[in-house]
Amino acid sequence: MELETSRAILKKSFEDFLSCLEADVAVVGAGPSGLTAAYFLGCAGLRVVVFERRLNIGGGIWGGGMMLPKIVIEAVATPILKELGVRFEEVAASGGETLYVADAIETAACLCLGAIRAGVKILNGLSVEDVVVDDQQRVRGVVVNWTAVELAGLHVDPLAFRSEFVIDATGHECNVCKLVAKKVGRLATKTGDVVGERSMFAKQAEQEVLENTREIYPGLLVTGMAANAVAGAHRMGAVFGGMLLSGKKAAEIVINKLREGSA
Ligand code: 48H
Repeated sequence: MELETSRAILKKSFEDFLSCLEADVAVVGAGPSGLTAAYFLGCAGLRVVVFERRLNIGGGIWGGGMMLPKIVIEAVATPILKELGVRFEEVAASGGETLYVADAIETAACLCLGAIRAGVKILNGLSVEDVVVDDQQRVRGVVVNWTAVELAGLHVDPLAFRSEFVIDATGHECNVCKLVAKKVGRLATKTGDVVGERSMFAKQAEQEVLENTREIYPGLLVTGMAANAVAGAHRMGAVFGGMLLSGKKAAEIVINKLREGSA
């Protein structure tokens, strides 16, 4: 049984890796914004691969607010929860807006399952350490290594995966934008670089995250908390409606660009 187990895992994993080598979209980070983007892209029939540095999927959702596993969502984002089968209940009203609470673990699990069922391939334990560029310096994919290699400090060269678009969904760290600003070219921000996140102002941050979801460099989109961190916008705490709506918006931008043939 030992050999059969090894053979099955090796064969199926390499098949998965080979099927991801050329994708329409590479999403970096499997938090709420990345998984939502991947879900809607997958529903549109696109080839989508999500690279996640950690072994677990869900990013910051798991911890809810201060490790209490509940998250808050505004009414406007509840259709996404409904579509994914996440249960939620009304808890409060704030500034004319109804707020709902959902279980953090249920939300992470439903997002993950929703993306997988939409045909998205999620590769975990892998860190994106660089991007691939073409002769116009447009982003054309990601450069990936095992997170374990990074943690062990080993000198191991990475492998490249090609995609028409890359989405930076790495949360507060905005890792892909940081490396593009450092190694490739100016970002579409007021400084041309990562501006850095501002203090908590939930209502404003939730609007900003949608405004800041965009193509930040040719071939590179930014979504979720990364969108606010790059643009110098606020944080919102454990309110997750903006993350879901931002992921959906990133998917819509990519879908439109691919339809227009502007990849
Ligand atoms: C592969 C990587 C890499 C890399 C990081 O932090 P996330 O949950 O991100 P979002 O934007 O979807 O959601 C943000 C939300 O969780 C949050 O933190 C909020 C709402 N905060 C508000 C506040 O005030 O604090 O997920 C990002 C994911 C994580 O799973 C990382 O491990 C992963 O990206 N990641 N994956 N390669 N280089 N860097």
